[in-house]
Amino acid sequence: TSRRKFIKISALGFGGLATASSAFQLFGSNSYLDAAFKQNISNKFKKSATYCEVCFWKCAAWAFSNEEGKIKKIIGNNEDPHCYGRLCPRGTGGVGMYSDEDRLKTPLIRTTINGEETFREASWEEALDLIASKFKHIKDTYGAESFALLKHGSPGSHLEHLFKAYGSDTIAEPAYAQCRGPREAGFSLTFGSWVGSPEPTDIRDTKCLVLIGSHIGENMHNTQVQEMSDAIDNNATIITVDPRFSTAASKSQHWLAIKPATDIALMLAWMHVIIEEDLYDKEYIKKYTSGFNELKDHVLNFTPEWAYGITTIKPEEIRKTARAMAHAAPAVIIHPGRHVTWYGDDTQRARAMAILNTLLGSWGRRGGFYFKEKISVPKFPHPEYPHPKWGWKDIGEKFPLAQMGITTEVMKCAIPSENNKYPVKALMVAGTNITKSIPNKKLLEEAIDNLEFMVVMDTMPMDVTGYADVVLPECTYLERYDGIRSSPNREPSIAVRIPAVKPKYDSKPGWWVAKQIGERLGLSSYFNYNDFEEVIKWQLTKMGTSLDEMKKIGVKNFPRKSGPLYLVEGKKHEFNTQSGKIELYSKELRDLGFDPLPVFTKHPEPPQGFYRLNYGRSPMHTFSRTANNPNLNDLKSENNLWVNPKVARIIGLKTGQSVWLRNQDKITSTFSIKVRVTERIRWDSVYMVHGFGHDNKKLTRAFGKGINDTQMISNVAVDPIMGGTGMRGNFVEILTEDPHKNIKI
Ligand code: MGD
Ligand code: SF4
Repeated sequence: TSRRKFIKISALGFGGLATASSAFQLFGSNSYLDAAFKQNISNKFKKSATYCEVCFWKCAAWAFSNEEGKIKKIIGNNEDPHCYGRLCPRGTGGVGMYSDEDRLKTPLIRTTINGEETFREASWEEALDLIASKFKHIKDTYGAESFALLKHGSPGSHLEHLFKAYGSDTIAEPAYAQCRGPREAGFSLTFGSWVGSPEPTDIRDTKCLVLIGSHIGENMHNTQVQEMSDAIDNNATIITVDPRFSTAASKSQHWLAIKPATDIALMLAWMHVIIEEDLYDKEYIKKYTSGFNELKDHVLNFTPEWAYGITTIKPEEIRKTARAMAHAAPAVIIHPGRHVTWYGDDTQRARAMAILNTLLGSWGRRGGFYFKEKISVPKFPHPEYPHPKWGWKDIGEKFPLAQMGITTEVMKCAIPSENNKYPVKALMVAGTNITKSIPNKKLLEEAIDNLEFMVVMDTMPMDVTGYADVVLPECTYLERYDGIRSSPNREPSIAVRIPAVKPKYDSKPGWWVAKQIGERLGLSSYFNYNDFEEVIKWQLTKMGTSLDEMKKIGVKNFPRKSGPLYLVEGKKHEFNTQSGKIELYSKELRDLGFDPLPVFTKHPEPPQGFYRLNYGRSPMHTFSRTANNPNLNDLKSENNLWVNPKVARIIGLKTGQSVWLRNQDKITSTFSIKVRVTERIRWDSVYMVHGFGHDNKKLTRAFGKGINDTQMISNVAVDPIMGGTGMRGNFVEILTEDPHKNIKI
């Protein structure tokens, strides 16, 4: 049995009634209600500047709180280029992160009572002393490098600072190898620059938006959704390539219901048509690119007829859509997507997107991609970090173009083996629910089981907390200071996060936790401030503003300094690639032994009786973090399984019926999911929203609701270029009988 038994954080006498918020708090940013609120009621409340942490678009907002210290409403900041004054339903519902009565309330320490592992409440003093003693022990026994950090979001940056000061660079986050890593690799190989967040897509001025598996609208990245809606009003052509009839597909002139796992074939055929029919931007290609002739030869035989046999998309439709893109060029966007770890050849898939954009001349052009700019935030002074002997880079060394830590590789290092040069012995997890966000639970559990120590800092008793030795309750983003937001955009901007209310319960901010641990480790010189407010005060003054000003305005926009938003006609432009040009043919990939131009590789297909598991987002939720949020759970409390009517007929399924899933590796879902019979999904796939099926009873609203897609993802196709974990190659059977009948779970 496992040494580190998963503990479903037991009832520790958390009192209090649910303070479910009214619909008033949820919808209608910039709506009639918001306007009324702003005009009539807002002056009764304290108004605090913040930026949202419900997803990573980081919209700047105002949090309104009353005299009793209760948050009444959150509204978008009108000056913010991330939100244009409007929040998505999740941002408005962010109040629920604060008011959720299931929150972690006090530090917890694993203990054994009568042979049973459980958690007991502890003081911060005791928990921090214990953690610091483990940090010391790991450093003395194995070296600081053996203490790893998996993180996501704002708490991550505070802990990253602590880990670097301590001497460990063994750091990773799921936002890379489980999310956008492949597109950053593919686009930087081609254009010499990451896509980054927010994406520099000039959607508001586009004439043609091509979404290949990207489901903007369900994937609620605020300004992208707003700009897409404007583009639709302006009669832009929308082309959606998706095996599922997504919301975006319903707004499209062309919906290409592609056979899953064949996108690269479609894109090669599009390149073929664009080159063969002379539709590419010749001047742009001549001026800014290298490798066109190689590309031309490469796609010569990739005809629409060839692609039809692979993708099931008719040749006329491939030609028609290629012409529509060329007609709109250069105001066309082949959207790079965001969560793009799908089939293991994802960097090449991203390369194909980048090449198409290049043929159409859209990178650096109005209505295509603009040149983003951000402002750098001065570093608060501290001594130089020590130089670790090894870190995330060495752990991921077999993936030559990995640009950040790879979570699964870091976790593998916790499993002892003769060849393991980089032993991980302890782990801190902050702001990421790794058991739901990293695939291959077996590997993850084996790794966790071998750790000497694990500490989790979260706001909620999420599944991952059950594996910890110590659990630390962080206060929510509405109750704390965090780093200054400075993201790339059309114009640089910054936003601040000021606590709107005092931390509830015995929760504390991440910056405080990092400093407390640091001081116990003799690293006080790295934390040379009493309060994080001092840090941002100092930084803001250096940036030509002040904390007082930022408290009043929340967001500050700065003029561009890096030059024009788009390429300037007649002017040379140096790209940050090896050749200084946009690289259609990648010598860099060739020299590393990879295909210099994307090729289509056939991926496994579902065996008889199985369906490909496809997953995505709901506009009401972000990953697994919001499932228990009282406001958002109210809007959507579980996920459904989309099933094609043909499949429903064969198996005998009806909408609303509960079913279980079993995957190709005989892993059976813990919980059931309700069927939704719909023509909107192909017959060879099923679909569900990611982030449900929570298995900790302390999440009183989310427990047992729906299926956790990650549980079904045991087959992982790893991208050899950058280490991304492809998760879309899993197949499931649909079980109509409860497989756990007579088994107590
Ligand atoms: P969440 O599941 O939302 O995202 O993966 P994660 O970063 O793990 O978990 C966030 C955790 O942070 C929760 O436990 C939440 O309670 C906690 N949290 C929220 N706010 C705070 C805070 O202020 N402080 C602290 N300390 N904790 C906080 C996301 C990752 O998942 C990403 S980016 C992508 S794109 C992938 N998507 C994806 C998918 O679509 N399907 C499958 N199967 N796996 C996926 N994995 C990836
Ligand atoms: Fe928050 Fe929505 Fe903005 Fe994401 S898009 S940061 S959830 S308001």
